[in-house]
Amino acid sequence: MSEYNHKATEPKWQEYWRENNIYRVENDTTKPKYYVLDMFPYPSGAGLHVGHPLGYIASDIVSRYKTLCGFNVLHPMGFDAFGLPAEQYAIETGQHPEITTKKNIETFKGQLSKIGFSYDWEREVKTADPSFYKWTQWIFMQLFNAWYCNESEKARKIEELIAIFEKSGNSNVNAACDDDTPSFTAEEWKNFSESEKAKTLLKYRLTYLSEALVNWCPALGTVLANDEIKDGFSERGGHPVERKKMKQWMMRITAYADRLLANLDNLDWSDPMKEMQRNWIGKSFGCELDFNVVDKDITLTAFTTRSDTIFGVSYVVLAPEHELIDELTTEEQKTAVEEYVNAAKNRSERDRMSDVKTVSGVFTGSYVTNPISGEKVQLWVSDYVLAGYGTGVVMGVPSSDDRDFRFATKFNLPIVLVIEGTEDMEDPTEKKHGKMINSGFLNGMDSKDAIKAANAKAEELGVGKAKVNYKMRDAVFSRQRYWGEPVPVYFKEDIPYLIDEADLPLELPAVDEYKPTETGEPPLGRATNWKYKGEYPYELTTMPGWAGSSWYFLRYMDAHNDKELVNKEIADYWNSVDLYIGGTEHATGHLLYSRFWNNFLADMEFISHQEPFQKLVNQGMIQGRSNFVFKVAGENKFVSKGLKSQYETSELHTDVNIVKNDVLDIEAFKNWRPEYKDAEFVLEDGKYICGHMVEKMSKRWYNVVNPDDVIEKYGADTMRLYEMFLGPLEASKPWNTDGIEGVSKFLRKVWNLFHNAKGEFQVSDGKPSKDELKALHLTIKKVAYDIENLSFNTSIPAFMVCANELSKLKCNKEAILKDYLIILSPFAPHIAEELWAKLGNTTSITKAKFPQHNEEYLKEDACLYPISINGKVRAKLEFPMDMGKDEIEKEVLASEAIAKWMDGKQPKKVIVVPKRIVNIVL
Ligand code: ANZ
Repeated sequence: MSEYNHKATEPKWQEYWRENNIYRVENDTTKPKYYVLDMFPYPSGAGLHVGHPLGYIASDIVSRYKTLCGFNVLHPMGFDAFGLPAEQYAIETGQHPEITTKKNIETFKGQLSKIGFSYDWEREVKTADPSFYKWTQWIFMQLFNAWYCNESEKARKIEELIAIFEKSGNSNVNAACDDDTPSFTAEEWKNFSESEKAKTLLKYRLTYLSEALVNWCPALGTVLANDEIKDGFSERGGHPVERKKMKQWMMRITAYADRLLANLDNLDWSDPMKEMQRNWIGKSFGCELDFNVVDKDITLTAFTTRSDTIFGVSYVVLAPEHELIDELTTEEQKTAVEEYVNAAKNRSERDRMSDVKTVSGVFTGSYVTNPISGEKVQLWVSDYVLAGYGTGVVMGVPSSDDRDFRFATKFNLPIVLVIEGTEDMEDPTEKKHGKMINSGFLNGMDSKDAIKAANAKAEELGVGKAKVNYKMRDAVFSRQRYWGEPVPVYFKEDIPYLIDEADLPLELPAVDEYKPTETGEPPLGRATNWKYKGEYPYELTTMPGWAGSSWYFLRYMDAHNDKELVNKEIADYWNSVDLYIGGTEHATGHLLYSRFWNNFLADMEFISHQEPFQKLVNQGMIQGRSNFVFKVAGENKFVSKGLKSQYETSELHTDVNIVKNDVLDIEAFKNWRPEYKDAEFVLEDGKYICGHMVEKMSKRWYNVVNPDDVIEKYGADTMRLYEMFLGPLEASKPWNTDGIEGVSKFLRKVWNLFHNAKGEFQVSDGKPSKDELKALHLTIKKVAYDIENLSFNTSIPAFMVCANELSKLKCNKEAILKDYLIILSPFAPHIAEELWAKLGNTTSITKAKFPQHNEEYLKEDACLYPISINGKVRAKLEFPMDMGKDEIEKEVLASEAIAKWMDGKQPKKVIVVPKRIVNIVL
């Protein structure tokens, strides 16, 4: 056999790895550990395209490398198996989402296994398996049974809180709790009814039931999280989303806001990622100020970060959802306000926040009093004020805030300058720290000091207090859907209770249809007699997609434990993920929720490490490279790119799989669509040249490349190398197969190093030469450095240069080729394994040791010195690298080549510049 045959070789080794369980990982705590994780995929019906494996290939290279370096490497894979598409399909077809999901997982696994990943499939997790979601439900129960103590800055058991209430009520409790939590004494607590106690505790529990304003998507029949909405539409399906008040399970993630912020400092994540999390958490220091309503016994509290601008307040605004709007609206303004409020309801929060240009609003007819200046100003309603942030009341300062300025201008409200030089409202932030004017006791101060002074004054007058606010809200945890984890809760007289731990998992019941019930209850409302102990109705919502993904990384550590979510010692051993690779789209959703749950589990001492992902790397997107044909208007005729200006044409996407180097395969195109069967083609130089463009890889644009096809044609090793060769891991880049042949050729060259001209396997046991050792060790050094720095694209040329060098040197020495194979094996494991076996090894190359480079071999051992006499180079002499100046001088002067230029004279000066030149002055 002469040619390398990937079709025979790759499946053979995949089979060998599987049969011999080569990638099995033991929890061997005597070895140093390394945990490499990919964000597990949602198994969509479309299968993988070449963009998906990019991160998986990178992580696979790192795990194989770390294994070769002697680490015990955890490199698992699993499936985020609950999700909307399978459920939508179930609604349309009646097929149980479990069946669809299973099928899709099979497809994914089939595709993944062809790429030759080193996953330990024995640790596979699927979030939709009852054996997995039993523990998701269990975590929910722990959260229900916990509260967050601000004093000790950690979660504690709810029993401890009850004990405190019994002893001293809640006046000394500093906890994360609902804003409307009343205070009570021990005596009052003891006299509470069971229902009152339960309701009070819900105000503290880390997961709680609450009436909340949510993003309701009528088309999907469910509530969506903020990160599932884009510009007022659902991310999946693009359906409109509206705000609605509903009873929901919530997660008190805000309790962890400070820790989620502080811990970021110690994580090895990119700055933009950290910044996105910081902005999402959005901690801001400000002040709450009380505005009394004129002639009414109502006080409105506004949250401001700029109390220094209090003298510039020319109106106050309420969010359209504010509870007191009716009471605050005068008879004359009633219709106008009602109309405005109704219209505002249908705008999503995101739209309202991002829309800074158009301002709208309506006067309530009421007035409020400025708590510091005593001035009376109008009270308005506007949707630029969000109900859920701060207090839902804003003091309008047109001279200092752009939006307020636009508002005041539009509605003819006064504008009072309070900071020097703010006349130019184009960029008011520029003037943030100017000097205060027209501001009573604040005059002359700079803005920073004025904020402090105004806060102090407000506190002194009892009209305000300093306040820290967060943008982040508690997370809605309920979904009105079928295909998710049931919430392990039942109701007795409207009070929620947890089911017994022994009754976990609470499995999804069968339903006749996957739609909401006629009365608008979630699909679980269709299950017949779905009651706890046959008596108490269960919670009917299910958990959101992010529940399972918030802790799956812990389950891989101890995937078959049926006693605990993870054994603590094992969790301590594997600890944080050392390298987590995934997309930037999870910057705020998944990555915050998992950090929250992991921190919580650490508080409860189920694990010891607070943060789940020590290092995070975001792989770039592989974009599609679309191809176009140019159709002549009104005819079934297509004209090649270069000639299209001679016709009136329209551009149509064509399938990239029937185009090579932008040349269309005309026969394949005719067969692609029945309507093109008889199409005519206008060619240039006998070819049809297509147009091209880089855009998202999507079925719509026919630019999706399936890894199966690439593997069929070139093999998995080529695909792996090629994906890495495309560019830096974190950069986005188009998939362009033009260069793939080069990579494939390189692997054939590697093959040929081990084979003679007749194609027979032939290696020698000769002693490596200096040049051979140098070529090899340069590559070892470079590749190890590159992998450690996740710079995979730069390793590929290094491998190529080395193979060329060895081939030039006609090196077929086993001593060299063996190490070359080992360092190549993380990238191209199949061919490496094949040649390794041919070398006579009986154990897998994955059990080998990554060679250490030896600096000695990299040293140049001699240096060629130009010898210049009176400025003219007269000879070149070679001396050992480590030879001293004096010795070089002696040798030069003694050499015959030089003697003839010296005319028997004694030199005036000899200057030896080490490793460069020798200058002789006569
Ligand atoms: C007066 C003022 C003057 C303000 C000024 C800003 C600049 P961050 O940093 O985001 O916390 N605000 C308060 N609650 C709001 C709500 N529910 N919806 C919309 N805007 C709200 O910003 C806090 C500032 O945003 C607050 O300070 C308030 O406007 C506004 F020159 O008060 B400020």
